[in-house]
Amino acid sequence: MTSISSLSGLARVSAVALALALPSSFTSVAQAADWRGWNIHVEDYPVSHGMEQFMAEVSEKTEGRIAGKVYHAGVLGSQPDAIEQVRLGIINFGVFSLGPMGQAVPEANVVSLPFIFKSVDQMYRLMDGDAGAAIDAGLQKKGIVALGWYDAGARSFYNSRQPINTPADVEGLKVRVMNNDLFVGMIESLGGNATPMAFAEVYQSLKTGVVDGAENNPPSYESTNHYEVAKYYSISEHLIIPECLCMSKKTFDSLSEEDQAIVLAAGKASAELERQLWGEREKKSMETVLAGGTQVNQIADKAPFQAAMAPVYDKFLAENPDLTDLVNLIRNAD
Ligand code: BDP
Repeated sequence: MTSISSLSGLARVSAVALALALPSSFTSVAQAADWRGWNIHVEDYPVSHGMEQFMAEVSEKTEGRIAGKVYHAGVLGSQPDAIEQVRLGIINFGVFSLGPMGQAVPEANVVSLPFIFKSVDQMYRLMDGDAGAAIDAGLQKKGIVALGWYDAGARSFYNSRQPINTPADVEGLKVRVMNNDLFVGMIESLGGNATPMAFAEVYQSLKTGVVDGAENNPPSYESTNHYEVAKYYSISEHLIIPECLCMSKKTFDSLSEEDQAIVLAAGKASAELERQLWGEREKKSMETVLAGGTQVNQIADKAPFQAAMAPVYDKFLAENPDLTDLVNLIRNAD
């Protein structure tokens, strides 16, 4: 290694000047937070625009005390891994579905119970009230702060074989699910074969027949091009799962009160933007998939699907007796 005393002339003078300048510049570099945001979606997607606005507002309002970048399209890794990294403070924030979150945070699992919400509107009412508060508390215990609930609509089944109208149509189908045992139980209760798989792998798996189908909301079905390889979209709306703009509690706790307030306000504003964009994108996505040849059918009678979920609820309540009140709070709400 070169030491300053071994240098001569001008080089030595500038090296000394640099060394003298270092302590203060090092301090300011260390103090300016440089956040990384994890996002699974492509850049032009409601979630992505919400996250970009969040980061921009935080940087602007903190006058550069906090800078950062949103990494789209899952380049920072799969969702279950990213959740762990946010908990550890290695990734500072991300938008997560409460679906995969349930493996780490039991309270979050309650909203992954099939058909637990009656509508997206009801979901928001409950998430803005006691149910949301209970889930929030569960997240905090696991090192995550919820800054806002993002819209992800309702998930329906799609596959490459046939329209689904009754549970019998799911029998024998290989269906990809998000990483959570509840979703495996959900598909098995309908007689299908469930395959938990990372989001990024689904397109290829549908194309090559590793799976016959999957389930998602219209914007994700469209933005991933799954509609090109699985042409039957059957509106079941079996899952209405909120998404969370989630911050690492480690990162949040390291902020001054002033910056925490800025972050909370920016989170709330970004959720408002995302929810508005969501409605627009849902319509556009439906138009795109229909123009691309998707055959969409509305499942007229959802009752047999709902009835088939009884074992999923029974198992969940037997394994999580302490969550019975929260399940009932949502299940019995108007
Ligand atoms: C999308 C969610 C995303 C999930 C994905 C999936 O926004 O967080 O990773 O579904 O099915 O709707 O994996």
